[in-house]
Amino acid sequence: MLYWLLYPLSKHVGVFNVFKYITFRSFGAAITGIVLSMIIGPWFIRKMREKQIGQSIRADGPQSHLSKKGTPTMGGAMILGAIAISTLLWADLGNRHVWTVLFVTFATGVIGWIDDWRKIVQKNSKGVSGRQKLFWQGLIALAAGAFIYFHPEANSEQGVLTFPFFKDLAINLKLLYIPFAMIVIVGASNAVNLTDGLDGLAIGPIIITATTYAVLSYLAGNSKIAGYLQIPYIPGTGELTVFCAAMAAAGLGFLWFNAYPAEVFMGDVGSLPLGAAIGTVAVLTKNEILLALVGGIFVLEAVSVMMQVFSFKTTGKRIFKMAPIHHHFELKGWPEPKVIVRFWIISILLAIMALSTLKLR
Ligand code: 57M
Repeated sequence: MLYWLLYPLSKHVGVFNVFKYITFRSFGAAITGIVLSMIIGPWFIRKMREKQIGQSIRADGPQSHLSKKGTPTMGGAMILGAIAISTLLWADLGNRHVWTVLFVTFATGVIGWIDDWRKIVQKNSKGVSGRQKLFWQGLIALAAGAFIYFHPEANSEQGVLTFPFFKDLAINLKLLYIPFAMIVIVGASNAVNLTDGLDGLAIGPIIITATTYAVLSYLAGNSKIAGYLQIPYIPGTGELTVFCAAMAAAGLGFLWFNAYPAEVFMGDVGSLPLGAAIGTVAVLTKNEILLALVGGIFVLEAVSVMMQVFSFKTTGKRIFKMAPIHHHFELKGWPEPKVIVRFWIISILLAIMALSTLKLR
């Protein structure tokens, strides 16, 4: 909004020319995001405690989690609030990519909110059934995929898949790109949801992934740099840098309170939309396959569950002491903070590797 309000005045007030720059507005969004989440945090936690909106703990989980009973949850609502205000304030609101990712994020946020509300406030442990969740997530992601693919400004390459490390490898999925995009968005959403099982374990890699995609969005939206790096140039994706900066910063502010021992959990209202947002940015910037590397921690967590369930169903034996894999390390005796920080370290290494693929092509 500030871009619309102040940049046109730059003819009279020269300093407003700075609103033309995505980098400046991304810093503005980041500062707004972290300040908002740091200010909202204590108020939100107090309110959740007053309303007794606290986490119930499953008895079949690691015993160390029983002490977490009653921890305020649904903190994702404050993250989404900070992201919305920062993005609407600093991004170019005429940009279709920004509206696409805002639509997916907040529509998925409604699913998470209803799930949390039913589970915690209405004490209905089922919440939204897995099937219903998957249906609505799929519908939202399918709508986004179709909008991206059929948009008149989309270039003919929209359906083309590119691969990290292999600059000459490209597969044109054509119409199949729409269900593919849906799988990326829904997969990312659910993988982040599974990962959110220790204090800060999900928000750390979310911050790292959002920061990485802030860089990737800027590069994909700059024709000169995209040409030099031989990555797809998608006009307008630079504005997603503002959204990603807001998301990373709002996540950092939330981490202040979610750090071990957590004062608040994000809830499904946080994990589902934040994962969907990352998947959507990956699709919009055409870095879909790269997301498997950048978000490798989320992939590891989801794959560990699939392996555990498959093994148990076929052989009756478990591969891990407990899935997702963060519980396996907990049951091996690693203290919770050690599991969390080691997963963050791996996430940082994967992000560095992903950015290095831009040159190693
Ligand atoms: C999402 N939710 C956490 C919190 C957070 C198929 C199966 C793998 C599903 C999976 C499952 O239920 N996943 C749901 C993970 C839960 O966190 C809440 O959920 C929100 C995220 N959606 O924001 O509100 C618990 O995680 C802990 N937590 C923290 N700090 C945080 O900052 O300590 C969360 C955030 C919280 C808290 O204890 O209560 C969760 O773990 O449920 N199921 C599992 O993950 C279960 N695994 C399992 O059953 N494994 C089986 C099979 C099915 C693979 C096996 O290994 O044989 C584990 N989770 C629980 N109990 N709760 C183990 C059993």
